[in-house]
Amino acid sequence: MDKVTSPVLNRRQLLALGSVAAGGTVMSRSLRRDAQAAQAAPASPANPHAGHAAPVPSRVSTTTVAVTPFTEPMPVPPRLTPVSRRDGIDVYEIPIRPAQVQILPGLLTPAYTYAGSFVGPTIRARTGRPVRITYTNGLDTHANVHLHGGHVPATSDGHPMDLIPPGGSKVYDYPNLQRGATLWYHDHTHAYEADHVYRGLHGFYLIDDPAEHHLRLPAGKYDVPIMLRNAQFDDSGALVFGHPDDRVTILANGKAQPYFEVAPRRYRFRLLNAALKHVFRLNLGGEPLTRIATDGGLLPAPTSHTELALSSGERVEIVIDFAEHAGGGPVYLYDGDNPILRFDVSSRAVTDPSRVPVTLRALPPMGTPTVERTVSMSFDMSARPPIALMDGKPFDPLRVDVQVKRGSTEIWNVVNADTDPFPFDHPFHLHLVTFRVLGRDGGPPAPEDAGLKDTVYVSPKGSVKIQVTFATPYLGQYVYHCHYLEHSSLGMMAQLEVVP
Ligand SMILES: [Cu+2]
Repeated sequence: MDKVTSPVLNRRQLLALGSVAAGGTVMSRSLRRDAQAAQAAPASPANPHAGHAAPVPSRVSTTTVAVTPFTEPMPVPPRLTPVSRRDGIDVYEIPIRPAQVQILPGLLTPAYTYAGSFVGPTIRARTGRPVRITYTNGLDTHANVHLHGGHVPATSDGHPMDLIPPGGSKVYDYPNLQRGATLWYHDHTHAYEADHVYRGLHGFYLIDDPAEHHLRLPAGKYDVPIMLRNAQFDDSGALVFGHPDDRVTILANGKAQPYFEVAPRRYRFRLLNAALKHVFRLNLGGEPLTRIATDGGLLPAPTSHTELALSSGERVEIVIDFAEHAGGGPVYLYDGDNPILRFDVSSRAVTDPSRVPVTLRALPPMGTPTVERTVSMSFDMSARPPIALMDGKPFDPLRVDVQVKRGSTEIWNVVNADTDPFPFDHPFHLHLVTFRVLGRDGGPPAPEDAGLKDTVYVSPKGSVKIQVTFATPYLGQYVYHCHYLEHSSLGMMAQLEVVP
């Protein structure tokens, strides 16, 4: 059955969510204030997020602007040009500033942006060639930048307390001593990262690795990053920071349900889940998805899937060959049953020199673990407002929670310690290094756990066993946290220190 039965699908979903009341809660300036507001509406099984994750006074704000799907093309975020390439370093300058951006047809949305673009400009870096970016903060509030998936010195990691004041600037150095991978940059301001990322402080940072060129994967304009996220809008087009379940407008590269014109050939798509809180269930309506890479880069070999889950912060790379669809109907990318992106395949024949080899790239050898730890994520739901916890404690930027020896290999049992009646899920993210998933919920890893990971979904009451080698020249403090950014903003975060 064709899943695309009607352009009103989202509208129907929307109505199913409840009354369409006017007067959505306009995005608040402060999560702390939101948390206070949430006190008025204690969490309940019917509204489990009222107490913390979606800090709204009550569940009245289910409105979002109705959008006719597939009326606008999906843009590809512009690639930023370095201001200098001297001394073997690519030097960039990026202003952080408010802007009015066009997300919805005919409406302007006030946003926080990198360089004026709701999906920030794409940085194309290369393995072994350093990048230096000066960010200048043109907002009236503190900001900073974390390179998610980046193997970088602590002073350039965007620690939540390492902030750029309004009017200030900061230089971030990215050595790019890592494999080719799809990274992204986003705000990580202590307690405000959810607010800032929701408003638009997110962009791609792609590392191209010459060691992978011989594979002849689709490249150039056939290598397309796609940032997926959800959002809620009021009638004026303003973003609404309400309940996560009300963010029913799905954006692909900053447009609501767009279309994308493709040639009948192979494309490499780098899919990122930049939603504060959502798990995408990506599928092509039953056709197989060919996956080639996860968070930390290429897999040893491509894998085929009917559907792939992608939780907040994760990336997955797929190759779609549109040659079979030349002159035929469109191809849809779905989130579950919801079509979120339409590919319109041109009938004009093209030559395609790309391929998907049966062997991609071996993963680095795993070290021998010498330390085993348990880390847990949970909420204290008895508190008002509820308190977000990592290892039973809310984040304290002045406290080092664990010390790890540089070069050592550790096993971490990442436990979701939430219990009934509030068994939430949490994606776990570790800064600085990638890890491998050894097991999940007492069994083998899920297909989504393959390859080098830096973010991994932990299901309600579930656990994930990971092995991580702190193979790095860098020392210092890095955080690990839940990547539902409302949870990390409320304190579901802890800090490790790499020591000699
Ligand atoms: Cu969480």
